Amino acid sequence: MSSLDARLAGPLRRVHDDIRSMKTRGAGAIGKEAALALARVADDYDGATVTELRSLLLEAAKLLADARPTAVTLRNGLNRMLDEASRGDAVDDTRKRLRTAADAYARAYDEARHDIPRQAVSHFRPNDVILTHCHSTAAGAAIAYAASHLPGIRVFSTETRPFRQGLIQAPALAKQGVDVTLIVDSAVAHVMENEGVTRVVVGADTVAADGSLYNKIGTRQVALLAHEFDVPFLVCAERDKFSPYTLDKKYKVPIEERPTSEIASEAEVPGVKIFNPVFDRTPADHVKYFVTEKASIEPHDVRAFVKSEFENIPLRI
Ligand code: RUB
Repeated sequence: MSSLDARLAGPLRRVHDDIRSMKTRGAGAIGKEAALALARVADDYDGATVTELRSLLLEAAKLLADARPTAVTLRNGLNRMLDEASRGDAVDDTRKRLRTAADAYARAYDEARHDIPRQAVSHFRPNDVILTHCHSTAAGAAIAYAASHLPGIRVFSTETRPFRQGLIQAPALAKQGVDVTLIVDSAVAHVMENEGVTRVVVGADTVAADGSLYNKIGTRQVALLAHEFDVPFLVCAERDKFSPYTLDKKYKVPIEERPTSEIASEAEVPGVKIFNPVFDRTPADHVKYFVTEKASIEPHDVRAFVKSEFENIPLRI
């Protein structure tokens, strides 16, 4: 067997399709699912050679990597697993290494959601009025933790067209006892001016070495307004949101375009073209801090952070 047979390809294709269709979504969750999927390929492999297993894992990683292009977590998770596979000296050893690495990866995802809020809390004040965009589990955890430790915190959560992730973010915050109000995306300027917003907090799909942020479409507009109203803009992002690919200054972070039907059907707008880019780039000078599980990093320190965190992980895909 030199390529993925039906038994291995079927479950992988399902993971790929769940990510592509946004059944599994959010950058952190995507990276975790991809790492676990490679461990399952190794578990299910019934051949005898470690060389063949490694080449199957590479094939599987390539298949998963194109499920969503913008979130670097997907490639970081896969590269970490391929690196682990390169150290195995026999099939059984490789299988065990991948299982251990995938479980550790999944644990790190959960631990980051415990640790980021504790790093972020020093950036909040009593009675803060926070604005958040999209659904980010990292940003949501930080906001909920701050709201449970400091009095009087209120939150505005954008609807986030077209996929409306705000309808996940806002109730998730409410469920944790946070005073949260849902607004349409175009209300951000009005709310900043009239409701006294004091912090913006968002998540990240990719943080580039130059300190710029790639996150849900509209993030840049929110950042521009935060800049205009002099509101600190915080990004909650664990280690694997940072992109080693961007150490190469020529590398361009791909911006995913999704089906136009997420905005409107052709029948609703006859004769009209529709464009649906789903992420955008926010320049480094609009970000105050990236809050990671270990520390808060200013944009000009991101390159050094990426170099130190990824220097031993070859980029195999
Ligand atoms: C989700 C999104 C989130 C980041 C971070 O986009 O932009 O802000 O992925 O999420 P989509 P998390 O819904 O298109 O995946 O903090 O949960 O990793």
